[in-house]
Amino acid sequence: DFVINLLKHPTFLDNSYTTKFIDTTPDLFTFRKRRDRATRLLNYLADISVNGHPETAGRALPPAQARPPEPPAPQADPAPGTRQLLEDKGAQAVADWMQDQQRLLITDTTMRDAHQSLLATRMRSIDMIRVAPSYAANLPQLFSVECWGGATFDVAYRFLQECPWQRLRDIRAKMPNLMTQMLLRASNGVGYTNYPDNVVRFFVAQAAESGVDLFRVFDSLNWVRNMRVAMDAVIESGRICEGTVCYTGDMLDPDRAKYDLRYYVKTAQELKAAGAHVLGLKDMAGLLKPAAATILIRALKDEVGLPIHFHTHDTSGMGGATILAAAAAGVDAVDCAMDALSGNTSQPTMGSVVAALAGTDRDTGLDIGAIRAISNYWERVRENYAAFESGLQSPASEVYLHEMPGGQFTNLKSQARSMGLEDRWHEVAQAYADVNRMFGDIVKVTPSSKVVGDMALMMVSQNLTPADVLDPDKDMSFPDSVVDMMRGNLGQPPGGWPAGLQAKVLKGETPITDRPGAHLDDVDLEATRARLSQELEGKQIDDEDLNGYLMYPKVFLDYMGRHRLYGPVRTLPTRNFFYGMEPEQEISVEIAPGKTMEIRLLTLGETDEQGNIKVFFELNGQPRSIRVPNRR
Ligand code: BTN
Ligand code: 3PY
Ligand code: ZN
Repeated sequence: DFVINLLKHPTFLDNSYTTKFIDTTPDLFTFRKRRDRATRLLNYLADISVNGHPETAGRALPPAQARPPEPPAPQADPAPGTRQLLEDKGAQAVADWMQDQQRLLITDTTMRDAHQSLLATRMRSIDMIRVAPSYAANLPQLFSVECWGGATFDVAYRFLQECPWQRLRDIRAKMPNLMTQMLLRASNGVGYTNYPDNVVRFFVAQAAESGVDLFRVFDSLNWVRNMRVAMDAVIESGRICEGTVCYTGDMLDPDRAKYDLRYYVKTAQELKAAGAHVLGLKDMAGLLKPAAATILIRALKDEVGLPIHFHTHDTSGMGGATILAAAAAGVDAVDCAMDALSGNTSQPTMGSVVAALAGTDRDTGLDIGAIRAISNYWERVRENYAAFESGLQSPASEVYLHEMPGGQFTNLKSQARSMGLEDRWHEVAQAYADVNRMFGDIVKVTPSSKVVGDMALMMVSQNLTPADVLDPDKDMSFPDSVVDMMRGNLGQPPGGWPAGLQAKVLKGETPITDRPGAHLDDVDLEATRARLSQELEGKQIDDEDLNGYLMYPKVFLDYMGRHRLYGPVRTLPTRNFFYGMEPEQEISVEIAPGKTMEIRLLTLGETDEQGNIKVFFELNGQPRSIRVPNRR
């Protein structure tokens, strides 16, 4: 170990090693970890400062006048909130309490769905963790804070080079009075495919352990049978199971009779029978219109008897009106995003909903001033993510044509851009609608929405019409995700898959019609842990890491590889994470609790014949230089 310390020591790496070095450098023995981490971070900063971050290359820059975000000061010690109720009395007590509230309960989605829907899920943990104490102190009446799950898990490892579990633990610790909430894709976990039952159970147990209080569980085809493994695991953990039905189509349109009022009431009753404490109504595309909300919420309240938590997106611009209609019809809780990250494909605007209900019988009891102050923080945070803005300028009624979920819209748009189809976006929207009809009019939400999107992009890029696709005599190869779905591997939609198209896609193969999980063997967790440990040269693999690997094997291994090179980059301010440092700039980085590094970039050297460039820093006042390849 000592030799490795020595070989990795920055002074050694810098070629400034002297024979006195070991004698005069006692920190080789005592501060090994800290020095290693510091060096790795300097390597990262040097590389990004010279070469830029691949994810922001060619994209819009933050505004020149952008200033660092400062969270509002906590006004008091956090008052007890829903988290205490859950801890003291349990999940059913929270559900009962919801029904007793006259006020409309509000969930804040800023830390999950809002940035998933507006900024391609790219928000970094540090921006959330810094403001969490302000939420706890200044908005203790919030019902919950959605801050985990959906696409955030994968994006954290894959693009942000950070551990999603650590994010959860940190947010949980800084917000001790508020319930954390996650979005769980039932048997699809936080991935795009059906996992073996024991992997789903292992994941849920770990999420509860690491800090999730409320699990919103949905299935991408509303197939309750395929949600039971995940729901049972949540109930078993003692946390809140929000069994969720996804809203699609148009309940009041007689041509969309498949998804009528009876369908939703029946599905909700199945969720109740499966043990849901709370009924989630998830309008992931923002298709529920105000008049339909009035009828649907009343019917669900009357006929199901669970507290109802309503989620929508403001893609049409009508989301606020639907929330007010739902509130008037007696919904118990709704989702909003902080003003600066609301609207369009995100959730409706929290401050405006709170203001609209102030002084009415559904007054939320939230402090509008506290909301504005926190929103001002998010406004500054958002500036640093300019590279990930979609360019969407306004709400649009086109959502009633394509029915894309808010969390998919901006992603699909950037996929279209990368395929050179940006100019043909409205054709993609039409193709998405056509594919939905060809698939039999299905619920479109992760992962079924991805399948529809893959097929729509293929049709536009190959100039295929629906008639071409349906023609049994016209041979074509379908995207893998379409084949997988037609095999039955995401489950069954109401009425099954359209037989003609399914036969064409499967080319004679027999599909399954029962639960995909019934066809998957349990994973041997301990054997997998041992293999992973070996692959990572003996590293101890805890349950969080094992869960990360089970969900996303390759993404997790790539993350671990980069972690060895760059260390805890999650501690860097967002501006520096994406853009590096300018000469003469100085930043403070809390590399571990209570351990702060002062980093100053002095200057960049000349590029040598090998194409390497030396970057000169001061680290806590000591000169340091780092050599990185110049790839510019
Ligand atoms: C990835 O896309 O691989 C994740 C982002 C981190 C990549 C690091 S950033 C510094 C260095 N420069 C690159 O072009 N890639 C790595
Ligand atoms: C997700 O599964 O990530 C979603 O946001 C679905 O709406
Ligand atoms: Zn959503």
